[in-house]
Amino acid sequence: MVRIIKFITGNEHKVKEAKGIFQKFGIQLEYTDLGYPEIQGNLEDVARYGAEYAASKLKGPVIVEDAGLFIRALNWFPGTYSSYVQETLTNKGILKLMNDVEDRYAEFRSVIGYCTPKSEPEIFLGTVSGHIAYKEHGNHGFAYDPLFIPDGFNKTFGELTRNEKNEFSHRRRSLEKFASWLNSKSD
Ligand code: ITT
Repeated sequence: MVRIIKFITGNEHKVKEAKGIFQKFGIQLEYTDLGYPEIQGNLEDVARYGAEYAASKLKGPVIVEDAGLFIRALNWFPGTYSSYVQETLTNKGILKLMNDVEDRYAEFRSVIGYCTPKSEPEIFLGTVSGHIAYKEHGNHGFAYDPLFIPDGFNKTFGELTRNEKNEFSHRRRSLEKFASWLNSKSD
């Protein structure tokens, strides 16, 4: 049986990645740019609220995702401000903040929120660790990808193909947790 899940997002890069990941789990993805109120709070709060809101608006099961880049030396900034910072400060601004900073540890986090009109929201966290490059590299991926060198690599996400990133990204990990949970629930 092929399941169809509706992904509520305005980011087409996420949709392309999620489609590739879901193929492996027999889930077909549709996407809708419904938009949902992003409440103040951490990624989990945003995903939980967004999923509940969208499930009740669309009267069906949905997923939403809230993601971000967390840099240890900057007190985990931009974190929940990642969207705003990407649009305003941009990657160049992040690199300026990281000028001469030795501790370059960072992680991407992705939280998937799933909800149906009849159930409470469920959340699934995926993270990937790495460090911030000294300059941008690569033009694959999107947003912060050219800055982020995942552990075990000497290339940024911006230099990896979508398939390569999808093997172990934060999004792969959160979506895989969700897919396994969903499949086990109805077996
Ligand atoms: P939604 O409509 O799904 O909310 P968004 O682009 O606003 O789309 P997020 O709030 O989840 O998504 O993401 C916060 C910021 O982090 C935003 O600028 C994204 O482009 C960026 N981002 C998220 N995932 C990323 C990834 O895998 N690689 C690079 N940047 C990423």
